Amino acid sequence: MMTTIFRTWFAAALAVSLAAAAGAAKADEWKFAIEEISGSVQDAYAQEFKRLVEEKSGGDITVTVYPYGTLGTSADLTELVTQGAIQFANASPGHLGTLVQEIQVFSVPYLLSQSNEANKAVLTESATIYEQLGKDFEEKDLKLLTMYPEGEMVWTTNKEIRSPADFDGFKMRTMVSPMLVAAYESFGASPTPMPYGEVYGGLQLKAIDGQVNPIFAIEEMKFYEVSDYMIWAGQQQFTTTVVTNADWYAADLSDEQRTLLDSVIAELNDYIFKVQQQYNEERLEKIKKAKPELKMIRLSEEERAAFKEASMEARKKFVEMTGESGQKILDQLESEIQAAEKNASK
Ligand code: 6CS
Repeated sequence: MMTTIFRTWFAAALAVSLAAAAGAAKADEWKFAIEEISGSVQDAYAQEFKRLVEEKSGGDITVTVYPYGTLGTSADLTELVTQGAIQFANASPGHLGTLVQEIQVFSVPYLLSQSNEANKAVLTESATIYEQLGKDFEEKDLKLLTMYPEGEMVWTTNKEIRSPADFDGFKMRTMVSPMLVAAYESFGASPTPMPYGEVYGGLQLKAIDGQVNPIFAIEEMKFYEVSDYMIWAGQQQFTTTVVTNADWYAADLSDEQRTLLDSVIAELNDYIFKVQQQYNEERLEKIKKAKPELKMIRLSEEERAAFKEASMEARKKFVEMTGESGQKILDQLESEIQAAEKNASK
């Protein structure tokens, strides 16, 4: 695992070399780093972003996409955006919690809806996200451009998990946000945060007993190869943000470029929603074919209820971590989700 000192050094060294490259390159090259590999949901987003920006700017702007592994861990990518060394990155709440605490609301179990249409509506339009949480991002020199869902997060494990008691002594890999640690502690597991790139090896070497991710990622990162079970507990949807450098957005872009960027971001909402749905469906079939002996378990409503009840401790921790403003964000989001669910069922 990269140490913090090494990671900080690594990000700083990258910032210097990327800034030097930017100086030599055309001024209007936009760099977009994603937290996933080529062929992923985030890659589909970034590639379509590239296509639209290059087309709409008539070739005046070029976009370079950096897949996971080329510029460091998720935390490194966010740091590179704050330093202005790259212009865009995915910054998923599961990794962003130590920088923007309140975004961890998206790691509170059983908060988002089982209706992904409702989630999509909230993630694209929510005043809580773009006004309130947006301010927390600004404080860290980040502009929150958009949020989108990447699919239901499914457990892959080396044992059958049907109740919080089954998690006793179970080392569950989580992303690094403290709220995820609190979530899996509340479920009765022993959470083990680590970067994405270390998960396959961790499962293979039995340093961890399981991990949790959307289906497309379980397929492309080959986590199913080193797992015996896939378990649907309905606890979480994977969400991500796309961020840019706040000063660059406000001061360096021309009005025309800013309008172009905003229009591309707005245009991509429907596109990425369909892509994630399609990728998750197709990749499940691929997994079934590649490993027919993998056991697939969908927890019953009763079994899910036990995890939901246990997770109330994690909700309390979220409020302890974020105080009154966190409680307000949690309450507002819950009512926005309920309203979106009503609309989605009409
Ligand atoms: O588990 C993770 O760390 C990662 N999972 C996905 C699906 N995207 C990015 C993130 O870093």
